[in-house]
Amino acid sequence: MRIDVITLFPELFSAHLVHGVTRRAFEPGRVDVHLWPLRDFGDPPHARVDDRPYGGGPGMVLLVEPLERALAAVRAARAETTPAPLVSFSPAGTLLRQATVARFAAGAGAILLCARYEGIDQRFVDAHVDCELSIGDYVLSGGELPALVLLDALARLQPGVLGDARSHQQDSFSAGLLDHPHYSRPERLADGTAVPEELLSGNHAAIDEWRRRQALRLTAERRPELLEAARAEGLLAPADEEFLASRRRRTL
Ligand code: 4HQ
Repeated sequence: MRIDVITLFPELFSAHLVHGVTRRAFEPGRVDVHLWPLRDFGDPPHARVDDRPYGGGPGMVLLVEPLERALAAVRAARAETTPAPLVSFSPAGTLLRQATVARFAAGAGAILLCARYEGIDQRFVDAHVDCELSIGDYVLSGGELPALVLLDALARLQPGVLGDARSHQQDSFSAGLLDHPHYSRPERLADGTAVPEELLSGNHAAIDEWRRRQALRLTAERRPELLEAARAEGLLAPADEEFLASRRRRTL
């Protein structure tokens, strides 16, 4: 898959692409990331990419023409049969979810446009942007961190990137539930706090059941709307419903 990134700050991406387990996703033949410095497409004589907003007010707006030159260069370099979606980032976008990440991971790539300042001239958005994504209800100073969030989430879904293929089948959300808690050595801390005994039993069926119940409990407590969505998608087994019903009876 090929991902093109149009940004005023290509340096923000380099460190991420060479560190951590996701590094392997960005090796040749996997997720091929191409960085396009927007400044290279600015208006002469000073490579201007932004100007003041019509109507007044604070901040600057990214200009249509440099963006169109950058996009044309990317589209020419991709030489695509089916054009990759142009994605931009905004608090007004659709909230990024694991299901969206999985859809991108299954596709042929995307062009990520990272805005700065107050944002992008709306005429460019209307004419060219296929999808606006938000990573949450807070205000950032640029689209680079959201683009990195999407790249990271995409990278770890690439085959062979996580050592164990099971690790992302057990992720939060892949089962529609939050992840169960995890424990490692020592079995007992100096203050006496122990690992839940179910995990020490060596009985894999009992361990799976404990983990499933912890995931159900945590999701019910913290994110009831996720539990409702999992139920609507048929992801809850009769045994899950029995466990949840028994918890409800206990808390009454
Ligand atoms: N932005 N999720 C980029 C965000 C944002 C978000 C504000 C987008 C600033 C320039 N993007 N502009 N939250 O806060 O995606």
